[in-house]
Amino acid sequence: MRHLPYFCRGRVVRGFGRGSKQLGIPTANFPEHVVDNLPADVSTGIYYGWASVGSGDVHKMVVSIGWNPYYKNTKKSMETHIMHTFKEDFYGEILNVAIVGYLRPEKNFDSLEALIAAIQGDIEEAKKRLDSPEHLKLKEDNFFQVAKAIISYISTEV
Ligand code: ADP
Ligand code: RBF
Ligand code: MG
Repeated sequence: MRHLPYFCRGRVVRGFGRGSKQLGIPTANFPEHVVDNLPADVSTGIYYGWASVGSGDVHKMVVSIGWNPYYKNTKKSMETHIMHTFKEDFYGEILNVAIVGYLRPEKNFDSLEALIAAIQGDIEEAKKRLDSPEHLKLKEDNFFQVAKAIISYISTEV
């Protein structure tokens, strides 16, 4: 994958509202222009990497890029599930993402249970792979430190 690591950020928008959160796997959706900016040859599929919200800490994440065959979307989406429990929703905040590795192509499933089981498998696999020294290095990348510095600066009241 010659585009990896791939870094991007954007404001979190409302997604399809399918209740991913109720299933225990909330996914923060990026606006259309961020999705359209992906290099044309970044294949659709499931990836893993690091993410931070605003000036917050960097956490492990999994991200799905594509058309969600299970739901037959007509619009390409990019949704990130962060392996962290947040106190509140963060719609409208800046999501910073570093995609570092590829897991699998998008698939269709016979049932919602099968889709959820696959996503849970992705999460476990991503957690393992992100513990490698090569990937841990990217957690400290300047990309996240810049976000932390700038966003905490502009949100400081004077
Ligand atoms: P939507 O269809 O609007 O994307 P979801 O059910 O997928 O709704 O929930 C996504 C929202 O949940 C995110 O935009 C974010 O504000 C919130 N959220 C809370 N915890 C997480 C998390 N660990 N990972 C991603 N989003 C989270
Ligand atoms: N949707 C699909 O239709 N097929 C998939 O293979 C698929 N894999 C996913 C893997 C991960 C790690 C995540 C976060 C989402 C995936 N999705 C997939 C998207 C899923 O359909 C969407 O988040 C739903 O809204 C979950 O209820
Ligand atoms: Mg979502």
